[in-house]
Amino acid sequence: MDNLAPAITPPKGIGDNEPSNQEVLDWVQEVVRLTTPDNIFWCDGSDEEHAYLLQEAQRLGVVTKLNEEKLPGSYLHRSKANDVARVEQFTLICTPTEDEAGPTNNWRDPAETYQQLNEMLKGAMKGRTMFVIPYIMGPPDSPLAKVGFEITDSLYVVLSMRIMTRMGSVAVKRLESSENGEWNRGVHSLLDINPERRLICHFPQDNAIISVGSGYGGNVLLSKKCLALRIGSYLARKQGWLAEHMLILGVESPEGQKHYVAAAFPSACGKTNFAMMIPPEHFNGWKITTIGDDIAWMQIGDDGRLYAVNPENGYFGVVPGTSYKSNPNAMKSIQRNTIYTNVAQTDDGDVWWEGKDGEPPQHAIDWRGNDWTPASKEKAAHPNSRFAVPQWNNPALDHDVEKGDGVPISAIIFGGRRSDTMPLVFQAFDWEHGTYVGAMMASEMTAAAVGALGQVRRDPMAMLPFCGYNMGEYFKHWLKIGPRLKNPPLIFHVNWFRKGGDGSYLWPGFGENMRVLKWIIDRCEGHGGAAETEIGYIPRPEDFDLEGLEITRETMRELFAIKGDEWKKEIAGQQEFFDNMQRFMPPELSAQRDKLAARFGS
Ligand code: OXD
Ligand code: MN
Repeated sequence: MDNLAPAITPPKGIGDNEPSNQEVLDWVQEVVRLTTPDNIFWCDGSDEEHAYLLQEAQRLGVVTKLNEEKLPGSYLHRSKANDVARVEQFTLICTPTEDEAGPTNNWRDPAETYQQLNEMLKGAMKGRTMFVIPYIMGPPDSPLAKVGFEITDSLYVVLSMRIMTRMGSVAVKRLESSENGEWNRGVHSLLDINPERRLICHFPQDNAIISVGSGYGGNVLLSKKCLALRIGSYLARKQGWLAEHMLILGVESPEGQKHYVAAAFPSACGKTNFAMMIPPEHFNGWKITTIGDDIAWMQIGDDGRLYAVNPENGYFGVVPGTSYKSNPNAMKSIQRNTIYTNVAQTDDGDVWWEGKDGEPPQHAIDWRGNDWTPASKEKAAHPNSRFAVPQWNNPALDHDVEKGDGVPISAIIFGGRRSDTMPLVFQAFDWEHGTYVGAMMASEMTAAAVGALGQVRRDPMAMLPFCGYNMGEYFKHWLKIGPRLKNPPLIFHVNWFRKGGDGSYLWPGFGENMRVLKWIIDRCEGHGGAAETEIGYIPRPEDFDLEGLEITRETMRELFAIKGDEWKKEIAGQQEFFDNMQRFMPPELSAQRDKLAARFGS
């Protein structure tokens, strides 16, 4: 199975829906002159178009149809083995000065980079079809909604963008009626899918993205990480809102009291699971609903609260570990109209991955296309294999997911994957301290990006790979938003991943995380108790509902332990981050660091 499909020749009425916007037409012609495709396919998002593209994608081996009875409307795609995750080292922020990109980004000069990309793109689409995909991020009637156009030579990208965004004529209409005429220019070419010729480039000042040499979702679905986060965060600072790597969920009590919560965890740390969580039996009558599982765009409402929308239209989730135990709502969602990437295929056209319910098949074709049996040393599915599924499949989808003004956020949660140091949950003292807690977030690395698995790295607000400008300026933007909120969300930090002396996880996680969420909601409602500690407020045993859960007092003590030696190490790690950020760190955060160190007696 390969991504590099030759040109297709659609019948009349398909792929010829050219928009009338002259700026768009001029830009497309410019890219045509450079890349010299055999033809242009203008996507309108219609069902006829979709059916035709699916048929062509199968014919050309870009996707394989899965068992129609078991997984109706679902397909498997296999990427090249060298192209399975985001490539942060080749992700560039191209701003006029290096300071604008800041010390945490890979900066490149825009003129030089355009020139290099132009060289790479010269004739790159010869023999291929160029697809032009108009799309909207955000509910179409939201003041935050953004229009983008992605040019691509990948059928897989077109099929995936139809799931992940509101794609087609709806975007062209939105642009026609927009007051500011703002739209994002995205160019993607697979080239020859060569890691040596792989670059994901952002030009925030031009509202432009150029991605070459990869077919992996996070690098090529330009709506997602590139527009909604990197360019999005740049626009958000300019325009006074927030673009964040956060899930958004609703939590409703049996009495009908509803709160919304936004949570930032790094890639592959359970955002999708948390956003779709089913509370344990003891929380009978409590309901969790999903607004989004990866990205939140948030603006200040007239009432001085923070309001969030999910800019996406689908979920691009990590597959391994997904089961009816870990995430029943995700499992129900991915039974139809799903594109699976890099999972294993069973002999009856079903899919398999490590951690799926039931016994492994006796034989399957693994993610690389090789024979696989339970005795194989290789994994059946790649650790970063993914599903792309429309959010509309989610049985727990929130009723207000399309609300243009967004939903009011009562709490913001930061969290990382930490074996030690970080307690199960704590609450920051206030917005400024909460900004510090988010800024100092750290996590053990996962397979979502190419890099050293398991190594702890600072990942401020889970935005390290996604902030499209200087991280110091980003912190300042956060510090400015707080005082503008009459009713700011409370800020918390969680860690589901603390381990005991024997190396096993102390907290059961998944649905049981409802217990943590309940304390957070109690705090938001002003009736949850807490003890004040050096790092913030933590629940006392009497404040935390453990009924129905078998867990020892000793384990709970360990989960909430604040150990001086671990925190001294943590503060030293935070200092390293400050050193790396040089002069860009806002003084308010330096003061927060000094206060934290002083509370630990140094
Ligand atoms: C993602 C990621 O795909 O963060 O959401 O890598
Ligand atoms: Mn993500």
